[in-house]
Amino acid sequence: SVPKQHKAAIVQKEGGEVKVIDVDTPQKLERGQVLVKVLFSGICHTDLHAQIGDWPAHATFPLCGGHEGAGVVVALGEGADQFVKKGDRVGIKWLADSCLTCDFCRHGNEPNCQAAKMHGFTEHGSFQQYAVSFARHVTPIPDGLSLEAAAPLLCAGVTVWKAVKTANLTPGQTVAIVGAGGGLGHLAVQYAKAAGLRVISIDTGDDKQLLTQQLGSDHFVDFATEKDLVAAVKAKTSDGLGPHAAIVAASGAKAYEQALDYIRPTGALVPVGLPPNAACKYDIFFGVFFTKRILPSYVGNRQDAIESLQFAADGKVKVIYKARGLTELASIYDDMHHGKIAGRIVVDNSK
Ligand code: 8ID
Ligand code: ZN
Repeated sequence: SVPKQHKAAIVQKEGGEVKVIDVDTPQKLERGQVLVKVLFSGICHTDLHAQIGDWPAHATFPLCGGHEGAGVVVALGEGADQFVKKGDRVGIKWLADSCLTCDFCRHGNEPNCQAAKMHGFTEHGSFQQYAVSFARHVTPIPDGLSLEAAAPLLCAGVTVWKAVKTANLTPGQTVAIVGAGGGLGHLAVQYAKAAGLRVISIDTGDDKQLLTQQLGSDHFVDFATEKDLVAAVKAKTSDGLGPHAAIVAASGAKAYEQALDYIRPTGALVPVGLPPNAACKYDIFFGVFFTKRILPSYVGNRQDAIESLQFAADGKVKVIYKARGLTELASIYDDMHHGKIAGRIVVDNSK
């Protein structure tokens, strides 16, 4: 049975501290909504951007963050039974809901829907024991995949699988993954390998180098110690002309500075990481002359989510995570801010 109150990690105002408090559990759901008992949640750098308020777009406060939730459906609003039933294991992703009938939704560009709702941004998210979500957008979690290991796939996994598809490479081609040791990056390395690509991982430090090597990455370049990043990245390709694409999954602006320079002619820059106030200069002459493309990628649609989880259920992608308690969220944000987390952190909402 659904309790009257539950624990939730709440930030009262932008830039404020995150605190775990008791909140009322919604007893009545609107049409199409579901109540999910959220057992685990991954922590995405986006949650930190939202809390700090360093983006040009701002979240709604007070806010319960989190958009990598994994749990079980415990109550249904009217009409929700068309999509899910009580007891279903489902994921809560960034895209909470979209209209499904507009031009964008019809083309599978659900994140671009003008009526899009976002968990942990416009709607409360998964850093709580019971969360309201939307039946048609929750992601079924395949059997054989634990809720804990599934959680980070709901944002990091979906997003980088979509980015690999957006890069549109063929097996044997080379992709640079920038921010390869982070939450998104360490999964991007694995989806890229699963797609038959050669991978150059770019990040810093021994931990992240080791992690990316263990995940099958072919090369590592340390952005912090390498004096000539462009030359070093190009040197990792057999003809010395650079990777066919670079997927930038870093949260810092510096990651974008040289990516257009080290990708090869005809190559693609796939922006994914969202540092505030970042820009990359596209020189029209050389951009055209070398026919370089910029192909941004923003989370994914329902199908991308299902596909990204299936890779993990099939054992082709594995989330590398450390388990912590929801009450430790503030210190986890601090570690994330200082770039100390290799892979992902998953919080257990009961702790
Ligand atoms: O849909 C989207 N486009 C989307 C979805 C989810 C997340 C975008 N994001 C954004 C987040 O808001 C954030 O800005 O992607 C970024 C990365 O999120 P994350 O993977 O959750 O962050 P992390 O775990 O902190 O990893 C970031 C990694 O980047 C490295 C760090 O060392 C860390 O491993 N990094 C940095 I910061 N600067 C770098 C640089 N110059 C760099 N790696 C290479 N070169
Ligand atoms: Zn995210």
